[in-house]
Amino acid sequence: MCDTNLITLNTWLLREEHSKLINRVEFANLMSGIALACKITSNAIKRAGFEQLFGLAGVTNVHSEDVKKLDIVANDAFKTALKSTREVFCMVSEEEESIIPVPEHQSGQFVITFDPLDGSSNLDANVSVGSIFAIWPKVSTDSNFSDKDVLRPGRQMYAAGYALYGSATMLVLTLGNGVFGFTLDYTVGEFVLTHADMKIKPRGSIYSINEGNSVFWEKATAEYVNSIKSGSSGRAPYSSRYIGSMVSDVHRTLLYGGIFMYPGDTKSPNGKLRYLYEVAPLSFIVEQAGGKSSDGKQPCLDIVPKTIHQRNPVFMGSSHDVTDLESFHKK
Ligand code: P6P
Repeated sequence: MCDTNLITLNTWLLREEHSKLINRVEFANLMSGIALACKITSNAIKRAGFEQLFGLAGVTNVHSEDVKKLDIVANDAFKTALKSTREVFCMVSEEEESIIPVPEHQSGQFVITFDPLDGSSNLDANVSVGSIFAIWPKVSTDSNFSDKDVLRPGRQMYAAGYALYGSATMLVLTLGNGVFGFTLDYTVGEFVLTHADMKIKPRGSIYSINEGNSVFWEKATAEYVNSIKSGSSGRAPYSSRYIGSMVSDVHRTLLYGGIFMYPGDTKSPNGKLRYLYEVAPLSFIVEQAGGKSSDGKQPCLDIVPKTIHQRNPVFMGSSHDVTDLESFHKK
């Protein structure tokens, strides 16, 4: 009898050695809600062509971005599935202007910040997209949430993860004790452990940045990118890979090494990516995989956001590559 070693997400979460969390059962219940929302979103993306779910919903969001029909499907799936677990105190969604309350009879102990469908501008072209989430302990001691429950440094996260809707649907997760990848077996609807203890190599040979913004780059960013393109760093010129979907670009960086960058520039001084549900959760994952994530001068996880949709410059990936980048920004 071969050793199938078939470990589902739920089985893995309930195992003691993978979590320093005290309340494993409540956390596993919370994750069942997140996994359900990811399965619903994955299915909606795969059926979009048959069910006229591609295209725009005809509204714009808090960031003045055109909302896709699938953005709404994913956002509703996350909000409904999370509330149904009765483990959530309040939520922040990329799609909603303010903190999302949870009715008292459904209230729990966790705060969730999430981007329900990141990279959705790529959907109609069938390019891979993702969902990103961060899980925090609540701070408020009464039933009313406040800014202190959400405006806090990423170091206070309990856990973080993303779903990648690509050639396969994966859920990549850290509970502060390493990074683990689960692949959706859609024949039975289970996320199954396929990537145990993911690690990013200390040095890569791929850089990932939107070079269309190069006219706006700060001198330090331009000089760093030139150093890895020209070989003046002493290493062979790096390859360029940019999908324009953060989860896809960061997942590739995690597996192949290198550096993903969305810098601040003269057009957007704080860059484009939002701290609470893009930069912080993916920084936690990259750090837990042995990499680094910086705003050019300090670890992203040490930053305290002032608003729930605050944008932040980010350089993340192989530790030696991010350290090299920082040396240009600290000159
Ligand atoms: P640009 C998608 O819209 C997103 O928020 C991230 O997923 C992605 O990394 C970034 O924007 C791409 O932005 O300006 O390069 O198109």
